[in-house]
Amino acid sequence: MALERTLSIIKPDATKRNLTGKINAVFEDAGLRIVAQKRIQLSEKQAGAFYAVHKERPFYGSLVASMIAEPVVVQVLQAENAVAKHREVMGATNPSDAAEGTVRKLFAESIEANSVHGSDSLENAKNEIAFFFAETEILP
Ligand code: IDP
Ligand code: MG
Repeated sequence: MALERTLSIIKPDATKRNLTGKINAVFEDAGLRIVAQKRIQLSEKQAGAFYAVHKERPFYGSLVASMIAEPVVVQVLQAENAVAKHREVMGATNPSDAAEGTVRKLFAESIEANSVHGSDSLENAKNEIAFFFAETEILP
């Protein structure tokens, strides 16, 4: 196993309900270290670019709108095996399929308003981290 970094986003449905600390506690309890974090308001252009891979999906417009409805908290999480560890603790995309104790089981409102984003591969993690953070903002 290697020390990895992954990109996490606490989504508007969660920031709106004041759940940033509770979600961070789940991450930290799982051994993920928050090595960078900032609360930002995404523009439509930024959210559209971030989710460009889903452009052809029927939910794309609604997803982009949901991501700009409130501020988000973008984070870099570091741990051994961070990408897989984070995906595991986030839970399945649809909260009704998510395992007990996962962020999405605990907090998500729906398949779209599912409280958190996490990179799905090490390569995507590198690109997604660079989308939001300068290397100097990441402090292990
Ligand atoms: P992931 O966040 O678990 O990696 P993806 O398939 O990459 O899931 O989808 C990105 C995001 O798009 C999801 O987190 C969710 O917010 C939204 N989404 C995915 N599938 C649906 C759907 O069927 N309806 C509405 N929104 C969806
Ligand atoms: Mg995804």
